[in-house]
Amino acid sequence: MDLILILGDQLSPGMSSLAGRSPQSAEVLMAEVQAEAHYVPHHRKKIAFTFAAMRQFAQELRDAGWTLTYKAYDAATPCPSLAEAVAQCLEDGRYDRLIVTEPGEWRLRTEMESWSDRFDLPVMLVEDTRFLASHADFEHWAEGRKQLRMEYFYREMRKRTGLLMDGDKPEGGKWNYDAENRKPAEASLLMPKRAGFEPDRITAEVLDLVDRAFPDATGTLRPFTLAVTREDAETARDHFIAQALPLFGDYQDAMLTGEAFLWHSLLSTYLNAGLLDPMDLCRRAEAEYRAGRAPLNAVEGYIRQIIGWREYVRGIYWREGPDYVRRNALGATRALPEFYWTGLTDMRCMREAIGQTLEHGYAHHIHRLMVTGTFALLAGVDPFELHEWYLAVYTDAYEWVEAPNVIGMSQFADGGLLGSKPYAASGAYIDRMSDYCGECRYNVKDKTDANSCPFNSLYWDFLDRNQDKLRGNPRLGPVYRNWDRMSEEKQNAYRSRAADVLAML
Ligand code: FAD
Ligand code: DLZ
Ligand code: SF4
Repeated sequence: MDLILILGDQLSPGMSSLAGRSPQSAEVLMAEVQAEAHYVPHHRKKIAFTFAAMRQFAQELRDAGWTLTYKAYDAATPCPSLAEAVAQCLEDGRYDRLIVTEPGEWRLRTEMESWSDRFDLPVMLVEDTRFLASHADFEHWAEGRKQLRMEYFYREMRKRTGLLMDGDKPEGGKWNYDAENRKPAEASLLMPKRAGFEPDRITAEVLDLVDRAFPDATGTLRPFTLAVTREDAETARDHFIAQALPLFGDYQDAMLTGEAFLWHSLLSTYLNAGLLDPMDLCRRAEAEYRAGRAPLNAVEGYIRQIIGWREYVRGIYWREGPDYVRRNALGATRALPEFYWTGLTDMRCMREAIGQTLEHGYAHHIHRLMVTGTFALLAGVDPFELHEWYLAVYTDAYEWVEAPNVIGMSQFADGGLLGSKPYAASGAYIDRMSDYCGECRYNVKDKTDANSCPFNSLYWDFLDRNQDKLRGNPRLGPVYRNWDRMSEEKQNAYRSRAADVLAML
């Protein structure tokens, strides 16, 4: 008899560990364990989502005839780890083999590679087939290339999937319509309504458990309106496609006070846990374009995020190896400011981005990249500490997707593998894309005085501090020429204001 271990982000009936096996020849183990709940200080909503969705999936498997051992979290004596859960299950000697779909983090993968010796039984670690590009596909694409740019990977994926193709040409004549996707939003716009789900009995029990067993966890637990079943996740999907997809492109980069979601899909949590299928989502989005219900800039932009960015960052994560999360090309060592955990700061953009993160376990891409990410980059925060923060606070966070976005895209800590230049920006970017600055205690137009926007002085101080590593970057040439043209007095004023800002942290 085989034992199939299913992890908390492997909640798809088509998992490769289940494929080709039957309830006659295999049984399933799922376990809520201390190590997974605690390896970073997870958001309460992330723990609750994971446990509730696991319990629902366990029921789905039972209904399909599987025999299942389910270890629910015992607040007094929780099962310590997945390895311990497996060990307990193997005790009676009924199983001849353990089968697991590869996990989404090196941390667990490396551990599982030693399980065969540890348990003295064959362990099959099978590839996760929920992704469109296999490890071999990505290696094949990457081999021999000097630079691994997402745009070229994405074009290959478009050709391979046939999504938005017109014969062998891209639909509409261009591969990428991003230039049309940078509109700021206004409060007068009618926002799409979001689908929310009342907790059922199973979820309500999990919420009580999280209250009792995780008193020190991060963020707010209630109201809890996430989907935890496949059916509800599909309702959320249909809701996004009908209500928000048509304007997804236009306002993809916009930020607006009190509006955490705008026209974003809010589906990453369900995709990453296995409640939704990426290719199905893309086909549905394409169908909206073909039916004339959503414009090309929106649908192309959406599909690019999924078959482009999502697949590409995963490829990078596995290709670069377990030490990727420890890279620190700019040698940044500052401790993560405490306000990342509380949202208590006078910087309105940071308060908004962190506040909604703590409330929802969600922030959209530009908040993650250009607000919390850019601030940490400019302030020289240790990328590993920041990585642990992102991994903890978002309900969609697993290392395979979080680490390349944080270490690579946002912090340039991999030295430019993912991006050709750091996402450094002054307050002007946030002012252009949001309505935050008008009400901020700091003045975005002021550069160096005591009320000046901290992003402004930190921006130049960052470039100054990192000259030896960044001056040679061709994309930063014009920026350094501007710095060089400044008087020494002005440069010193920037340095001095930046020192004051950093001292306040
Ligand atoms: P939408 O804006 O609706 O985008 C559509 C989908 O595209 C998303 O659901 C997601 O599946 C995919 N996607 C978009 N951008 C990316 C990207 N850069 N990388 C991978 N997939 C992408 N995404 C995660 O899923 N988990 C993370 O832990 C995570 N951490 C991030 C950390 C930083 C610093 C940055 C800059 C980005 C991070 N992202 C992460 C990517 C992106 O911000 C989220 O996928 C997105 O905000 C999720 O919200 P949504 O579903 O509303 O996305
Ligand atoms: C995120 C998470 C949490 C909070 N708890 C569990 C758990 O108790 N049991 C489990 O199997 N998985 C959990 N997960 C998801 C895992 O951390 C995830 O499978 C790994 O990080 C690999 O991606
Ligand atoms: Fe953020 Fe600066 Fe604007 Fe304040 S002024 S909201 S700190 S960008």
